[in-house]
Amino acid sequence: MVTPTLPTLNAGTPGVLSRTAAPAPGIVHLGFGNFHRAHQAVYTDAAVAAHGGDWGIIGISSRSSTITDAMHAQDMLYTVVEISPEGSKFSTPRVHTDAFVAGQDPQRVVAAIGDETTRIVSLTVTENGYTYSPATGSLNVADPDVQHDLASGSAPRTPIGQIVRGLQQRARTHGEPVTVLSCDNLADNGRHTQRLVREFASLLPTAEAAETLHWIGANVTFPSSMVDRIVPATTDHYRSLVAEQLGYADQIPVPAEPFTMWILEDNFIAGRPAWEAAGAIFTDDVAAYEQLKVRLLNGTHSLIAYLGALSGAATIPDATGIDYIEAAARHVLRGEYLPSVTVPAAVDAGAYEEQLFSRWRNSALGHRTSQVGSDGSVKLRQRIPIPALEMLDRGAMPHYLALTAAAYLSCIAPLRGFDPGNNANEMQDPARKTLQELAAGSSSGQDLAAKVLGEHHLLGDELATRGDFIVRTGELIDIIHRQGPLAAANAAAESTSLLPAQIRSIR
Ligand code: CS2
Repeated sequence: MVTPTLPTLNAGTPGVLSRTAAPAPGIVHLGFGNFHRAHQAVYTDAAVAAHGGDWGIIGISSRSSTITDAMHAQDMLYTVVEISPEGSKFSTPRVHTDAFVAGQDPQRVVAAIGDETTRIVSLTVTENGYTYSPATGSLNVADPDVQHDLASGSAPRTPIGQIVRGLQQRARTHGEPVTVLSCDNLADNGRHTQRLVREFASLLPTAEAAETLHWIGANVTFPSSMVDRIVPATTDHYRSLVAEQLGYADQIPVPAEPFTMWILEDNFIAGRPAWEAAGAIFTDDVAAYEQLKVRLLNGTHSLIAYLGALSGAATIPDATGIDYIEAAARHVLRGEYLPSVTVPAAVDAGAYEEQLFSRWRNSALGHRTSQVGSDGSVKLRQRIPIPALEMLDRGAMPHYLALTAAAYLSCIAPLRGFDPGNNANEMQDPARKTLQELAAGSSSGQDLAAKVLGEHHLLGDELATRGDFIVRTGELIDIIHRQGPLAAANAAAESTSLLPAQIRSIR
């Protein structure tokens, strides 16, 4: 535990700060969590250090005040702990000018987005924060919070509602343009966000809708961006490490892997920080990078997390270290995700794969299977359907994508009598209750898959019509429940008709 007598990190802490003050605010960030603090904030800190600019960040958490309270107590400072088996490196970005909780002060969110000094509204609200329907990909108008935000303009609860209400305020007051920048793992995240914002605006009363859509069309850009850095949840281990190595108490250090990447479309209507100073890449080819990342990294990550949890592995490095899981991960990555993407010219697919496996093996990070496995109902919708449909259309069964869905359902909505273990039980998921109800009324894996994928459209409308995929997913659920995840992975390998020698060589 952290020794109570240590001084708390603050603006006067000697030796850790490169600049004496944060820049004036220019960015409002929704989703003030660990990922933002180890990614965009680090790039912004370096950009401002190199080229200046009023690009301070106001961080807005959705509900919890853990980070915002600690940020205020620590003069808006925190430590990024870059962690690898070779050792740790520390840095203290100084870019945040204020922080508050949207749920406690919803009007303030609208005011911050509406403020003339705000030129970028960025988001890391997770896939789940976009209030879209996994079945259709459109705004989930059945969501009570979306309905609330459509009915009342003053205190929106959802990020999409907050953005539209803030944009309306801009239109009504100064009219200055602004960029909305999604930094979440959604394919084509700029277009996706733009579409949801426009859908929300179009559901407002007729005249208001027309005015808002017109203003947004002329004054708001929605660049896409691909973000990449593994950032586990913080623990006392990192608090103690900071205390021991740096001699101060930081309640909210952020652990992160050394690898970091940010690829963006350069479409910022009201300017932007010189993020390239910290290695961000501006290109017109963001969609290709996003696809590559969302499928090869995030998609494979999901399979590792679910098979890992079912095999008793608490962390991603532990799961990747299990031979059959590594083999399954390599199969899904190479055989089922890779054919669905156009690899950007600057990327070597083989080297990319090796780099992923070495990142996943970073045992110093302790990234938990329960963290990666959380929110599968919204994450898998981004990862599985397109590659699966492409293979099915070619007449091939994507056994490992079906295995991903089967392992997910076995973790989140096990059939009666099957215990998926603690790591699976710790996974959070907005659909957990609904899926568990479906599982309680199912007599077999086949039955469960038919209900969840076929009737409930969990992986979208199109996959809901693919009976062969649904049957295969159900068979694999039954194998997991009766014989365990290894037997299911073997069944996927056998059906992929690989000889044992090929399976070995793929490891
Ligand atoms: C992970 C990601 O939780 C997940 O779904 O796949 O958070 C992953 O660690 C990051 O996208 C890496 O950039």
